[in-house]
Amino acid sequence: MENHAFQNHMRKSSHDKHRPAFHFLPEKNWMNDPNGLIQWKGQYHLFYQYNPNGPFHGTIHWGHAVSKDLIYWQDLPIALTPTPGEPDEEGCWSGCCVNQDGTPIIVYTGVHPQVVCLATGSDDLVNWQKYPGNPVIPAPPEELGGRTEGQFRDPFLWNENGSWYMVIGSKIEGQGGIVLRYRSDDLRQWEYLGILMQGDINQTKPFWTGSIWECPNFFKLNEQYVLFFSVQSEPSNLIYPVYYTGNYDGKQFIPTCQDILVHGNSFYAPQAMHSEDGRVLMLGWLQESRRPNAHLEAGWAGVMSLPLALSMLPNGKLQIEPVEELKSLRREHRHYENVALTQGFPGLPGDLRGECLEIEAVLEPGPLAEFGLKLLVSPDNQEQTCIVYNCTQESLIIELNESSLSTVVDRDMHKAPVSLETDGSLRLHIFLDRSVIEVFANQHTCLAARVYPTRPDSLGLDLFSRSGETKLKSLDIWNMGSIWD
Ligand code: DQQ
Repeated sequence: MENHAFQNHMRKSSHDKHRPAFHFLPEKNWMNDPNGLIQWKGQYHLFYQYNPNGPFHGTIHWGHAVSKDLIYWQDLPIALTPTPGEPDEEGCWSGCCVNQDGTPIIVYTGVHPQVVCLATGSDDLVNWQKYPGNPVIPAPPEELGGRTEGQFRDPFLWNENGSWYMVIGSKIEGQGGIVLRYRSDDLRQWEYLGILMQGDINQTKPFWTGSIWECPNFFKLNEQYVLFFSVQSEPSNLIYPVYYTGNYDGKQFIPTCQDILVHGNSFYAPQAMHSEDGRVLMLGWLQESRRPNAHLEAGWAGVMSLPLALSMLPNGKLQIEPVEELKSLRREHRHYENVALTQGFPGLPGDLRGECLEIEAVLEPGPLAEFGLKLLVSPDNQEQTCIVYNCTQESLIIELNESSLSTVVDRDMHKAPVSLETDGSLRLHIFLDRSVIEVFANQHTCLAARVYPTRPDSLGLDLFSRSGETKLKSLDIWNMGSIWD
């Protein structure tokens, strides 16, 4: 074990077979959105939606953890607690953290009704004082009348030419989600500037954008701008996060490219931050996909995604990659190359097993090939999770129908369009962390899923081919260390 000053010695690896070992989550209870991501005096601070009263969404506080390297986290005291009789008495919902001339400021959603509140932090970001003048924005803009139905949340701020700007999520009844824009000189007095972007609930292509937009983020990346937000369909169906890239002249945002940020029904409400070394980093919430009773039995629910780095591809799409720092968790390594995958492939040599793995595969599919990797396989194949590429459909699929014998887990497949690289190859980068699977394909398409195999021996890993012929050019597999040992 390496000597990490910020390792949390209070925490131990868990015996709960579904509890991730190298993803951040609180010791117990409920967690959802990442909030207030900021690098402060060299350390990364992660705040998150947290219910200290159990593994269910309710009495939402801001949990807090700090890290030197985005990998090992130390728990810090709860940062924000709802105050009875104040505008956040029913919850301190999502928001962000900014540096105002050396003072840390949290701008968050007070509930209920949904309003914008502010808190000032101590220099170590541990103690927070709520602004006595809260709320700083008491209601959605009057211009919109009641058409937002009070949905008004998740402020995200940036500074531009000495002014503070905010985007915030909302909706227009019967029409779709909206992102509103505000401006301020001092973070306390805000001027409404109008709608930055508006969705159409009836438009389904290239993807449906639901009825409310939550957790908007807006920032510059290379010479372009990125707007992302999470799409909800009421009453509370969390769909997926989507992004738009394009041009912004300080007033209007003209998107030129759009896509789903992470596919599957697990990754939601991401937040981005600029790091001191010039990267744009992003974390998202990985929801559970088993019944609430299972959360109560486990005592925890919700996991943070791996830290991801965003960059702009020449075609305007986002490149999304796990951060380099994760390499520090690599342990035993196995390497294979030049293996022909055809139907009846007998399997890779060696006893390949593991529930905490990083896998990098480079494959060259032939015409009409369908092939993939299977994870968490029981010896008799009763349980297995397949990651399949289908050349005809140009799709990558995580098949969950055999992932668990349990009847209380979701087993719908997750599918994303993925075309091969110009040289005909498919590059898969996969992280398996017990119940978490994150897949990065050709560096621009991500899928995430949650899996809950029941059998203790559902640990196998192999490759397979269903049709055609595929060349496995290389395969690297690492066992991953735990961040809690
Ligand atoms: N989660 C928060 C809201 C946000 C939603 C409440 C997104 O502020 O809109 O916990 O998951």
